[in-house]
Amino acid sequence: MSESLEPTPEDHFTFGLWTVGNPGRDPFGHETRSPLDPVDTVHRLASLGVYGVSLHDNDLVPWGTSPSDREAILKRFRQALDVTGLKVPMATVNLFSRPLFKEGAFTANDPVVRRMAVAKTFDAIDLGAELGATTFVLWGGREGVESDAAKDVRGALDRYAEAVNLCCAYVRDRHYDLRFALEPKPNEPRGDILLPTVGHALAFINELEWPEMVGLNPEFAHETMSGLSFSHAVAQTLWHDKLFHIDLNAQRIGKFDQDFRFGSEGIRDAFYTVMVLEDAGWTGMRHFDAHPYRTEDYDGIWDFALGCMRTYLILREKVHRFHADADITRALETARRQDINEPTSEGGLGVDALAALRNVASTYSEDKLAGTGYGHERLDQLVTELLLGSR
Ligand code: GCO
Ligand code: MN
Ligand code: MN
Repeated sequence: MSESLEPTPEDHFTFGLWTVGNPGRDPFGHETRSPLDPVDTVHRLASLGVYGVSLHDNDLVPWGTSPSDREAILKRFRQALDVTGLKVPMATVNLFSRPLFKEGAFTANDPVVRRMAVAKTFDAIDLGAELGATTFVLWGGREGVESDAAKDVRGALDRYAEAVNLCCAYVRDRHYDLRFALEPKPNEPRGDILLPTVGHALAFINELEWPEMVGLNPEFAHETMSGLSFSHAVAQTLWHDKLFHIDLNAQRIGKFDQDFRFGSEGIRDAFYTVMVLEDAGWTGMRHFDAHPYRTEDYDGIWDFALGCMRTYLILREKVHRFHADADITRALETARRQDINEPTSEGGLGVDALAALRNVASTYSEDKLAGTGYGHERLDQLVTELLLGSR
């Protein structure tokens, strides 16, 4: 059962302009690659079987562009989209590069900065809507602090919620078909960033004016930086019906924000992430927010992009093999994986059911339960052998 490893638009793979276009700058060194022309990027991605491209406002329309130049840029870009059939499913706003946002954007202490951040986001929403985006990602890279004394975190969360509410109000007023996806990250570039994990962001959404308009864009690297399980984060986001988008890449725990090619680190976590998405029948975009190593030239960029997609497809095939493998199926029975679907209380939540539960629990034998093995060693080794290609 060998599945095709050739990406096609049906696979819903997308890349940000800023990902393949990353020039290889790092905190210690200058760019190693020249900027890519967004139009060339669209053509190149389309030829690789990619479904769509995402962008920050300033990836396409540089800061300070005049309205007439903006139109010219958009016209050229739209032509490339039309010719190739590539879509723009997601747009976002850059609220982190300009020095003006150094103390924060939506949560800057200075209300003037906050108003500029919200207005810039309105413009980016217009741009996204013009290009047909239905998801708008909000990544608050500068929403945080190094010196805790300087930031009233509860006040900052009030302003964060206010800004997201303003963005929702704007979308409603314009009748755009657009939902927001918050992207949690624990640190980098700030010492500590607000809404650091998926859990924080999910709880935050409940406090918003229109929670149904806001979901998440979890990222592999970001949860991993916190030492958390990314596949669990994705599963819980799905459970809340809040998986609006996803950023796939690779990251080792305890390292700087690496943004490596999907699957290049943490292959087991990548496998379980693909499993969660595929088993859920999730139809969203498989978006790669990663960048090529600094060592790469132009050709290396496309090796990187193809690598992200091929690894996803290989892991998807492994997921199918996992479900078809008779030994694994038996091991899953021993682990009693399916039994999680049986309700704990047979009779629901009524008082009779509570009494019945207590009654039946008193008949069980602790010794028998304590002596039962679940076969996780065997199961886990089978997964290892599947991933290593020995089965
Ligand atoms: C990062 C983030 C960004 C965001 C992007 C979309 O670590 O820099 O992942 O790449 O995803 O800005 O808003
Ligand atoms: Mn990131
Ligand atoms: Mn990201």
